[in-house]
Amino acid sequence: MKNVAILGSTGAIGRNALDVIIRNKTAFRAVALAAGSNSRLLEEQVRAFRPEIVSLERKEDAQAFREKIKRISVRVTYGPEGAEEIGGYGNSDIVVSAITGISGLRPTLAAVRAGKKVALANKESMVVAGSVLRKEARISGAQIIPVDSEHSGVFQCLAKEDRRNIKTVTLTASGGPFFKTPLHRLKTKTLEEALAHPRWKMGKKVTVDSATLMNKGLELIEAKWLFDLDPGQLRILIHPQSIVHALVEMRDGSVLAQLSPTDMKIPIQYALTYPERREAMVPSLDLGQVRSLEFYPVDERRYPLIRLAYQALEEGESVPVALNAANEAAVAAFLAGKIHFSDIHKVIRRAMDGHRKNKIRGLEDIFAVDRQMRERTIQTLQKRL
Ligand code: MN3
Repeated sequence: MKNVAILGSTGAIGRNALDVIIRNKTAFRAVALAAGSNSRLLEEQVRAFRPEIVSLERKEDAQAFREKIKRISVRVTYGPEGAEEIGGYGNSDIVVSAITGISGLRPTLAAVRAGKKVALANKESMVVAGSVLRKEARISGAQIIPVDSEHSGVFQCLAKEDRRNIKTVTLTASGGPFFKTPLHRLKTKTLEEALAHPRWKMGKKVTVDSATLMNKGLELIEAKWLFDLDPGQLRILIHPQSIVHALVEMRDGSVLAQLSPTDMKIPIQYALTYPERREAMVPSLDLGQVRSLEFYPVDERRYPLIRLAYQALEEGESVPVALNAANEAAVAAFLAGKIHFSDIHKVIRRAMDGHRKNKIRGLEDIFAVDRQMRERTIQTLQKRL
């Protein structure tokens, strides 16, 4: 029996992880859950899974929550420290890291420092702090297993391969809801349309990132750190069916691919059971039914942010941190109805134009760049209004 802590238990990945745990009751137990503000769902989860400790984002929510579940023995904490405590919780073996954005960094780092097996879905923490996380994992012996479907695909392709034989790694992207939208019509795309992802059911932030392709840009940087690749080895292909998740080209010309039905339960379950495999919870992939798998190169006019992502991948240091912060702030503004869809890339580009690359020596530097770029991005978008 393995004890599992979930950072972000009420989000899309967290809920899928709990489904995997229910289906594999004899193998896994949920012992610690960190949620945001959805106390109603957390209450259901506490009643169903009886964890030892839970946390909520706000103190008021945590106080009200204690009242609601007072007949159940569970410790209730709150705030960033609460999430960090769940990340490093002593009684867990595996930590599913699925808080969105840079807020996931400290709890993920706590899990890595505690030497846990970390099932990583929070790509932003790898993007901004890949070198810190890798160094800490080496010291503590923590194992980082990707949950992101493309990275799970690469990880599976590489399982028995000598890393020195890798020539290129390609991550696929669905292209999002606007893959076929005429370019001149992108401007008028609404929030609702941006959130209607054709293939994956995900949280709002990552869904908007899929529409702009920034999600894939962040994933390139994530892949660089997870698999120790050179920026020049990384590629993106648009693949609207989202069945092939990753392609690894070896130096002898063979290309390995990982295919699976489009369901996050597959990579989540694999990360939990790795190195073992268990029965799938989803119907088999039927390629006879799918019939065709299409691949397209990335059109930078449609996805202008991808250029910035490649630059951040090449430059490293503070540049990915700045790009991630500008993106988080711009997407939040779009989700709040403050800017149009086609403003997202303009605001980010303007904010990035003012960023001078500097060295990242540790967490403090990361958070300083993050704060500064968020402010700059908000100023940039206010000027536009
Ligand atoms: Mn992905």
